[in-house]
Amino acid sequence: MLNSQELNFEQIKGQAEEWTREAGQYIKKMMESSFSISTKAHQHDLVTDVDKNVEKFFLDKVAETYPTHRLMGEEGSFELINDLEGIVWILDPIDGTVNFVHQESNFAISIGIYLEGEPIIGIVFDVMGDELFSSIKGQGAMVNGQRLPKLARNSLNEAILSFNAGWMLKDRRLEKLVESSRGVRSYGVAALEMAYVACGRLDAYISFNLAPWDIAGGFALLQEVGGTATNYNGDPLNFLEKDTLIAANPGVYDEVIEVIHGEK
Ligand code: 2AM
Ligand code: CA
Repeated sequence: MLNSQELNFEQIKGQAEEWTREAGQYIKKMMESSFSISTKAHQHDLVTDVDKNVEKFFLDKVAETYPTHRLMGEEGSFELINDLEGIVWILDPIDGTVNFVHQESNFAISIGIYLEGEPIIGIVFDVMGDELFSSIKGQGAMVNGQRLPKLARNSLNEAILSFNAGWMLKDRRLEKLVESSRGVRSYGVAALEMAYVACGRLDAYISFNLAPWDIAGGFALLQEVGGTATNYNGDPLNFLEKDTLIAANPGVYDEVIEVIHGEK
């Protein structure tokens, strides 16, 4: 049973933001020293001691402060989570690890706090850019304390899209999107790209392989500004398995689906 402290979402959001900034300071400090880097399944998939330590930091903090909450993190703790009952913190300790290692910028800490599988709180923190995106259900989304306006419907011919170049090799229909849009950018950090859709810097972000922790924080932000996010087929997102993603401005989303799947 969740007690009132464990359901006080404003307090939880404040706490999560504080821990996120603290973790950001830790990451910056670690960047000045040396840390060990290893590859996971293949060469695109890196993990460092820093990712693992940040996850451990959140695991300890959440267990100590909110004992009934559970945490599903990329670096191992996800293995214990098979359902989204109650409150689950879905954490990517460093989203954009390849950027973290190679560029020392363009990476984020991402947290989605979900109640019975629905997003309640979203946090996406661009550590080097010092931009903290956050949201709480029904109260809108903010960036560094400034409210983000609801998204007005944009059209594809004025849209900036974002996806990794490699996805075009998998689905040539993306070429049509490139031709029909104003431009394409690629940041390599899903959580931040979703946050950029939420604040209008991007109009659509597409990926063919994302995990729940890559998208949980960004989806919470998008819900609060009227953005749309589904998998590539247009089905609702699930936060227990890897899937494809289209996260977009609502007007652009409809046009993207039309280009990919034909008129519905
Ligand atoms: P990561 O850096 O946390 O691994 C890069 O295009 C984006 O896709 C990043 O958000 C990255 O998250 C994510 N990503 C890269 N490889 C992935 C994989 N094998 N499964 C899920 N997400 C992945
Ligand atoms: Ca990660």
